[in-house]
Amino acid sequence: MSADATLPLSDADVARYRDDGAICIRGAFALDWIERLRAAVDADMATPGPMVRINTPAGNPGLFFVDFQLWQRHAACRDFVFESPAADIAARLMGAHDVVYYHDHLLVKEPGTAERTPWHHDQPYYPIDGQQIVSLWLPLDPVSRDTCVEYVKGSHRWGRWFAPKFFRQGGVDLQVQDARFEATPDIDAERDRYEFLSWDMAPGDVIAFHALTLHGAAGNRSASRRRRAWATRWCGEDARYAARIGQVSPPIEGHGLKPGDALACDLFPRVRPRA
Ligand SMILES: O=C(O)CCC(=O)C(=O)O
Repeated sequence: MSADATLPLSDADVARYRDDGAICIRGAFALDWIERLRAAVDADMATPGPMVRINTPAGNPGLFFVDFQLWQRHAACRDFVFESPAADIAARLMGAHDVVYYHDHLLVKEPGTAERTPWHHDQPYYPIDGQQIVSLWLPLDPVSRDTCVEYVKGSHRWGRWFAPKFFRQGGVDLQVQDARFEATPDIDAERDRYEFLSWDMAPGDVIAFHALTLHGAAGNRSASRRRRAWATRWCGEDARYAARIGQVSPPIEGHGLKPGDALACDLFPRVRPRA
């Protein structure tokens, strides 16, 4: 795919995404987008969607709030999906001509939240096979490296799939899974074996990461700074609906897809090429 000079991405960035599995793109989105998305996130927290989850046990400090599919309920999120440079960034990184919007995932850690995001990678949670799946993790508040998501450099190329973990009643449970899924290694016990990527980020910066890149994040120990992050997930033409044993996340139903189908449908709209 040829370079598009209007995008905040160089050929070197694309090569680094393919090698490392995660890159930080500085100043990717104008602050108008960030302001509109902040208002949408706060409205969503006041009136959450049907898949909302609270990952902080009652009585614990802070709040780890998770919700999905804001694009279906908030105009700012829908406009971001269809009108912002996000789809073109995703296309360029994936080397895809067509882009389908898969879903979005809101992760808010209010000041004082102790709960971590455990080490995991995303594709085993998704009923999707293929290489062209990229997430754009967009913080809406300034984020320092210690509250940013951390990525294990190059882990999307390990050829390994790790079993999903689900938060349940404040804990983390393993489920019965596809036999090809392994237990996730204890990354923190062997940190000297890996190289990590994480960044200090300003509003407008975004992290793009591959769906097989291992990642995890600390809680938010700040006493005053919120950490609102909105992650959007994008697929290219090699992505196909796939059967999975066990739970998938998010549990989006009603699409009518069968294993092997291309994803584009009302629930997973095609956003590129633009109409
Ligand atoms: O924001 C976080 O703490 C984790 C984000 C994440 O796991 C994801 O976007 O897949």
